Amino acid sequence: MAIDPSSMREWGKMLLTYKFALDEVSTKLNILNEELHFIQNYNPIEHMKTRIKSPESIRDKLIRKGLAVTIDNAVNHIRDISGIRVICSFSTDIYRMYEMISKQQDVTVLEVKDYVANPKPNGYQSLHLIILVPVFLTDRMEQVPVEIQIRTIAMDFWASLEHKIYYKFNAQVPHEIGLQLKDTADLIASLDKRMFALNEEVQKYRLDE
Ligand code: 0O2
Repeated sequence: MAIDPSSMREWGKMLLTYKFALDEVSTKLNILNEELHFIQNYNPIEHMKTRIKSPESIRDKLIRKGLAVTIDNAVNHIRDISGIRVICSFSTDIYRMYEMISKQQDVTVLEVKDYVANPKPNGYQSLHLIILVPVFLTDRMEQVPVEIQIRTIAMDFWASLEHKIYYKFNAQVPHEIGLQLKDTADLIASLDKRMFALNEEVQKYRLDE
């Protein structure tokens, strides 16, 4: 089922609101990162990546959910139209960013999925949040959902490769490859722990200087 071309302007208008929400959340995260840099000379965020789901991808998700392809269904049933991936240095930074963003007065946390504390069976690690942020438009205010995925550089490295493998095998990853992926995810988790410990060690040297 295709999106009716005559409704493309309406879809564009709807997606613009999601872009504004994404702009707001990016600004919030940049402010936190810059302030922490000023106060502690430390940037918890390595980089961020934002994306708005395309109408085609929204359509596919609605169809997967067994829903009609309408703007109303997209707004009411899809909460990751706006997505931001926040890549941190260490796993402790993940929870630090989560705490700071969730404490903000205009932010409502709708859902938290902690795949860092509880990795998915394939090894995937990341902290997923769905938050609502208010977007003030010319004639109204809308509370818009944004999905935030927060993870370390190492977790992101694993997830990007796993994503490619998943699509290469059309979602049917051979058992042996799956086992190896899980094994590398465990290595990534232990690497994150060692890098954190190393960084703590380096901080001590700094204090002694
Ligand atoms: P895209 O293009 O990245 O957006 P829901 O969105 O709630 O209906 P689900 O699966 O319950 O679906 O949500 P969840 O667990 O929060 O995961 C959503 C997103 O997390 C996915 O988005 C991926 O980006 C990422 N993700 C989840 N599991 C894995 C995984 O095993 N490997 C990798 N590499 N990424 C994962 P989309 O919609 O799949 O795609």
